[in-house]
Amino acid sequence: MKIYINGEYYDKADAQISVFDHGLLYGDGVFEGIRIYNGRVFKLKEHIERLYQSAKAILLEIPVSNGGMEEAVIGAVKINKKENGYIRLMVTRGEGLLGIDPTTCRRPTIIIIVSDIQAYPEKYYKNGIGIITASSRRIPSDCLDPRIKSLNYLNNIMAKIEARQANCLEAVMLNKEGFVTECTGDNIFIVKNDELLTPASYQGALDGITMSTVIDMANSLKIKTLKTSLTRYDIYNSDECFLTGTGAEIIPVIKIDGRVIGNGRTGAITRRLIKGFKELVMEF
Ligand code: PXG
Repeated sequence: MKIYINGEYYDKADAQISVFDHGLLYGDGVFEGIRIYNGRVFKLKEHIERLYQSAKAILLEIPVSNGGMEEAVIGAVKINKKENGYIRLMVTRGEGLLGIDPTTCRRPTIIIIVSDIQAYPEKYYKNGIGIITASSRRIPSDCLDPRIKSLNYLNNIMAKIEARQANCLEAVMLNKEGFVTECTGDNIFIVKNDELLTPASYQGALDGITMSTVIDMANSLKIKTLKTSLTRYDIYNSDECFLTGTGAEIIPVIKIDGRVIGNGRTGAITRRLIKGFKELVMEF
């Protein structure tokens, strides 16, 4: 494994950054998780664009152009000879003094790790999963815009711990008004009366790239879609439910907080979207 740090490649054992890097000290930085399918990087432009938008929002100037970053990612995939896998692209504020002041950081740290994907077992895609609602809430969007994919995931981690303690893979996070936002690392969709609904980003959802891909796919299948406000009641009484994310792709949800969704099996629209997504990643 060759890891890219600021334009150089290092073996895993030698890939090190300073303990004074503000990415480590304060979670000050942004990141992307990206998939490689058949040697090609899926939705690379979209991921790079989101990375730069996250960086802009936190006043982090990335010292490489968008095109240069795309080339760096493709270069890292090539050097690692990865046909199918996962890319973790990170830009931290860089090394600075102790103290949160980012003006002490002279140069951002750019890191690209190309690795294998930790996929969920196939049975979950067929049979669906059960999830819970976490008591840990999403950071309010007027405090930190949920579209910023920052290196600080602490309250999502707290919600993930709740999911694991309940023997679940994922947990729904509500915003402070009690509306559904998303899961700890996945967006959430429901199907109600043949319409596809997902929480809007103003409610606290990350603008997921898999989410956008699914919405595009649904539109071309003439399935109506809507970004809106959803409560737990809407999920409990939905016909179908599924999660989307770079890692999970599309994963059906058949139970939440002890309530069975629909008939307790992966729904017909979910199955069509899973099939469509599989075809898409084979041929993009
Ligand atoms: N919500 C949150 C909070 C996320 O972190 C998504 C939704 C789905 O977005 P995309 O663009 O991937 O469809 C994410 C994505 C990881 C990892 O290593 C996390 C994500 C993606 C890939 C890997 O934990 N989060």
